[in-house]
Amino acid sequence: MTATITAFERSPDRGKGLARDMRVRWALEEVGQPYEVRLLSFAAMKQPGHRALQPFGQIPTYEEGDLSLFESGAIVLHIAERHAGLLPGDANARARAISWMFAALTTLEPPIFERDMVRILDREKPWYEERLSALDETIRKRLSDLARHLGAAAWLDGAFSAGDLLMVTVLRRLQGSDLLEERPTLAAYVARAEARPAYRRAFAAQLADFTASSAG
Ligand code: GTB
Repeated sequence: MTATITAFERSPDRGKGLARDMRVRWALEEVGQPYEVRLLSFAAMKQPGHRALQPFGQIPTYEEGDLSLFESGAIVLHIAERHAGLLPGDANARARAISWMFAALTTLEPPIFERDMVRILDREKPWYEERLSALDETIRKRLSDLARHLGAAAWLDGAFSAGDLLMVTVLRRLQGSDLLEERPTLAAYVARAEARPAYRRAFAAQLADFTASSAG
């Protein structure tokens, strides 16, 4: 059964693929599963119909037969558990890959996401510079630890996994900033992931959706 996901009708990032539907699209492409996309306006996301799928009125969601899911991490884990290609077969390696999924979403993503929010929403606040530099310091520590772990390896733990997929979607938010560019190990890690055919297909699909909705 073909899954349906939801995404922004008109992504505020103007096609950069930074919204969290991108990780779901990429996971589906990695495992070779077709999917359909329902594009939603901000108003539609807050309607009861969508809140029945996503209690917080956000994207992405995932529907497949009588299953509906929200939370991008849970959706990627579901896809990785149902289809080969994103989690190792060995039980211990699989558990480690899942640890990296959590690390991406709970150790790296919060300060990186908050940094973007502060930069967008709080520029006029008296505490702006102080908060930004505190977040930059936290992020630098996390990136330094991540780069040390990665070392010369291609991926976080053996073969490419859902842990790498989520980690790269989080790190992409730092592209163009010194924080990522000053760490060539991590910049190369992101570039390596972005060169994957599945990533490129997912990126092209979200860009096509953005372009079509902007033309309409
Ligand atoms: N924890 C949830 C998950 O992982 O699924 C968080 C979902 C979430 O934050 N969704 C955002 C949303 O629906 C879109 S991804 N926001 C609308 C709302 O809350 O009303 C976050 C996002 C938005 C925009 C950009 N951008 O333009 O660069 C990047 C990321």
